[in-house]
Amino acid sequence: MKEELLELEKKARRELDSLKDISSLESFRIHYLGKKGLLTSMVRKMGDLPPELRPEVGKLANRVKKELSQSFEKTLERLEHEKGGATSFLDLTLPGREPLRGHMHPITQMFREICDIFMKMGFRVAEGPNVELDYYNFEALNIPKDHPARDMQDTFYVSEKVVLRTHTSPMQVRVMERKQPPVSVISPGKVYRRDSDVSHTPMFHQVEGLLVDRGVTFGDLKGTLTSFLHQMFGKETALRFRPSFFPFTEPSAEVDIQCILCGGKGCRTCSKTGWLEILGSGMVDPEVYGFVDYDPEIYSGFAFGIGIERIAMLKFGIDDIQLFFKNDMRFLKQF
Ligand code: 2NL
Repeated sequence: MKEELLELEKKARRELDSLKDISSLESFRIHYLGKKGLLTSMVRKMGDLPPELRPEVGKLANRVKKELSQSFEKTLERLEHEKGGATSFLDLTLPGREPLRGHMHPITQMFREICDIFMKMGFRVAEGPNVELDYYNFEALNIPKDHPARDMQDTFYVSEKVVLRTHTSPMQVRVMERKQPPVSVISPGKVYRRDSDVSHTPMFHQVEGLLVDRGVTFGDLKGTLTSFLHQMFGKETALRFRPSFFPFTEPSAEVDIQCILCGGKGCRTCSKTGWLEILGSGMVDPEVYGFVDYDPEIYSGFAFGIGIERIAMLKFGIDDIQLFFKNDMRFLKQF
């Protein structure tokens, strides 16, 4: 019986090696390893053997069965591979998998939305270096050497004369330096300040705008920003222009919109005031014109700055600014 078993093993192996397709592999399995196959019937016949021979033959039968099963699996793999992958097991009736589709980061969406509105009004987009000369970031914007904004505490200094820009205004100074009025530009981009908590990150985003021409008035500032905010938040949204101060504008105004969450009734987001501060603006201070060779007797203009994260947080109802920069898919997928 031992010889019989070894003979069977040899024959089965030869057959496996010469198999060319998966359907004949199945016939092989039934013939040798199946419930009514040769091996099984041989094991049954072991009952006829004298008891003292049974353990040895049983051990051999088990080994043959185990090894033939392993060879069978290997041959299946080989045939699948030759066929070019697991195509025979591909279930064509399964529903397809939806491909993952990416989309713009919420900050990028806000940039596009804001820039589109101003571009329709005739503004051009001007982007510039993130690493700026102190001259463009502070000096030419009428921010004197002893101004608190220049403090090492607030500004990333690369060297004595080079900083990471703290706003995108330096680009607008560069534009004025190159071109006499009329100019109307917006500068979107990253800005940097040494700050980090739930409402501050050391890098954030801003859009600034500048328009200079003959006879530009505060009325033009109001009209332009009103049109922008109505396009952005809906034309029913109430606005409020409040006196303010910036070193580079005079007079200056901060603009509030009626709280978009409570409709002006007062809630946690607007600190019960009914209003949300949305941007800073003003008429360009004549001091600035001195640095770019514009004649303040002939030209006047207005400028404004908008913090993007703040608007995106209000618009999407986000309470932690850090979420924009963690790149957590669970957060990003929602926009
Ligand atoms: C804010 C305030 C502001 C400007 C930015 C500006 C630029 C030039 C000249 C004069 Cl080149 N002004 N920009 C003016 C007023 C306000 O930003 O709260 N930003 C988030």
